[in-house]
Amino acid sequence: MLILHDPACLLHNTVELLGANIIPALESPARLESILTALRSHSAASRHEVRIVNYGVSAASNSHLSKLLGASHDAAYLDHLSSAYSIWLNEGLIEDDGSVLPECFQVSGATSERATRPPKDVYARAGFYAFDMSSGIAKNTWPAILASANLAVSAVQLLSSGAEEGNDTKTVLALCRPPGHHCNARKAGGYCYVNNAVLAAEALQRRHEGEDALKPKVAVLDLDFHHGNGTQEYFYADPSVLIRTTTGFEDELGTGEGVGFNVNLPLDVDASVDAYLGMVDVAAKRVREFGAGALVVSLGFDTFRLDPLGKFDIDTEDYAKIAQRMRGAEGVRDLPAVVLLEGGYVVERLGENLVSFMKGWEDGES
Ligand code: SP5
Ligand code: ZN
Repeated sequence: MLILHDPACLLHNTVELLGANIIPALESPARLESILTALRSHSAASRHEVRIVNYGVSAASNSHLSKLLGASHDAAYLDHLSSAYSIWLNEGLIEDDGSVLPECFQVSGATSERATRPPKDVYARAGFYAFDMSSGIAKNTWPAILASANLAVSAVQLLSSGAEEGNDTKTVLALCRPPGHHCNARKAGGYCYVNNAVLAAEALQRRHEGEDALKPKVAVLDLDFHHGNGTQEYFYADPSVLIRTTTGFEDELGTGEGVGFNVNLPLDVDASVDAYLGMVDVAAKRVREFGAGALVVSLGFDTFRLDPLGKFDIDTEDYAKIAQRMRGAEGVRDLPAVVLLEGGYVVERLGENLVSFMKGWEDGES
């Protein structure tokens, strides 16, 4: 398994409103540090390579990323993400170490013309481009967003496409931070700013541009505790992308041509690993029947029993079982797979949980 890390993903550091308190965001740089430490200590025992990717080094890959970003996210929203911090700083609204956080949000009754028109007021704009108060924009948020998105797209580029010789990389794990599965084309939230799973799925489908017959169907398996609402929304009408999430409503099946290609398999609160594995079997069967040609995994560890933002009862060793069952399933085993990091907030256990998942995944592959 090839693992991608960009040091710029460590730079994003903001605050959030949780309960009634503004606190350092649980989605913190320490999460990634925990993973890197665990990977270093397991490197001898496992069949993986950690490769450092530096966004900004390759102009060619950056233009590929810009294209994908522009196709999937609103231009004015991206402009806001890149400029809001310096605007607030220059207007004296925050200190150098501060974060742009919304005070008010867009009213849902807005007419369609008003709904897409950014407010002139700088405070109102922060709320127009967010749906909650856990998506602050600090000094290095934008570089980290780009680095994270670039990892998702690079992961696709480094996967074996079956065409070139000497590359049999079947799984690339991108250590994305910030995560992506909650945001949509115009609103940040749930610690997410750019939807990395959307970018990866788009990149997979565009790998064979001009050769429609080769455009793969992509299955997105969202394993985070929380609903991948942003990813679901983006592909809701698309029959070529199957979405599977852990939460959400079972009767949300997709729309138009996409009906039948959105699969929410919610589990009960306190779900055990056995309940989870049952769900994995159903999900794997759906992927096989769908005829997926590639896989995107939105991998969250907030399903962990101690997670402050999750309510499942999954333990460290269970991640190996889950990953092995998923990867080992017929119709899933041989698919080129891009695995993207989403949530997981028990910092001290995040690294070992990820290593457990990786081992199970590798066992499922062989
Ligand atoms: C990527 C990801 O995992 N995002 C998670 C976002 C979860 N945000 C919702 C948190 C709501 C928690 N409310 C509990 C109040 C505690 N006082
Ligand atoms: Zn989550």
